[in-house]
Amino acid sequence: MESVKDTAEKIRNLEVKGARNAAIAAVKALQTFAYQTKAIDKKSFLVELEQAQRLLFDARETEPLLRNALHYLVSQVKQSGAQKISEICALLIVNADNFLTELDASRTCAAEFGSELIQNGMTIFTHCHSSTVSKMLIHAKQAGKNFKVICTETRPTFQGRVTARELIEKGIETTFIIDSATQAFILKADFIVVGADAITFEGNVVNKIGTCGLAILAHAAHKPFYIVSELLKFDSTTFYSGLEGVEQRSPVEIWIDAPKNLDVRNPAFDVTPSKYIYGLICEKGIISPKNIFNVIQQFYPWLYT
Ligand code: RUB
Repeated sequence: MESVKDTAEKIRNLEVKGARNAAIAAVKALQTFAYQTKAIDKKSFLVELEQAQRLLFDARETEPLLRNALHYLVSQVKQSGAQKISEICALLIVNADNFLTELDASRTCAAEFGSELIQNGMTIFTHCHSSTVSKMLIHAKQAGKNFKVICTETRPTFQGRVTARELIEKGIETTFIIDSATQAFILKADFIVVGADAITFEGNVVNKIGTCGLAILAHAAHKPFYIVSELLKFDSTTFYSGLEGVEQRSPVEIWIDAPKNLDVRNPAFDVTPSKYIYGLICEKGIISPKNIFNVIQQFYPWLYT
């Protein structure tokens, strides 16, 4: 369980950043758990597995890709007829490998669809660090397209610096701005693209704080605003009820020696209503976010089992 606790802590303290990286780290932690377990029968293994799942779920509350991945792996173990610990662990390890391979393929497909939108001479605006957005931009560059990127620094923990570094290293001309300069630069963009942490039943998108304001500015400036994301960021709990709370992080990330009694708030994410989203670029193509539930039912019915 130590490796699971260690991974959960890395996800919580943002050593592991981004929805996808958090999900990958959690899947790998379950694999390590399967290699190291001392459980003597299926019943005790399942008890420990559920504890591990809970620890990883609780690391960050707004990460459905992580939850969906673990839900899939744990239910596969529960449903299997395997009884021997060695067989159960082997099943978990193989399923985890397969899941990661498919996740990688989904991101590649989404990146390829997204890169088709990019034409020579365009300027693309992005916010925060999304490994999926980076993959899309780098794919377009590798296809020989010449374009520019504007990227926000993304307070409070500056994930935009990760994006800027990645893009510069790949030879993509990038302009880096503070978050509050967004309005001044959005008119220079041909379109805006950001990642997602969660997609709700109504097609609203949860992403790094500042995303909703960016979408509203894009709408006012008549610029298309896209999300690029794997469909498995769909939050199936929003089918039954609205989105539960958004992660509130420590005020210390914003101001380490803030005056005593000052009310410092640090929400990690905000929710962009689907009406501001021009298209959701995913592994199946570019869809309307409002159509997300139909697409999920078609391709990922196990989310409802
Ligand atoms: C990262 C963030 C990213 C999404 C998508 O926030 O909001 O846009 O997680 O990333 P944080 P990806 O740094 O707080 O995790 O496309 O890599 O899943």
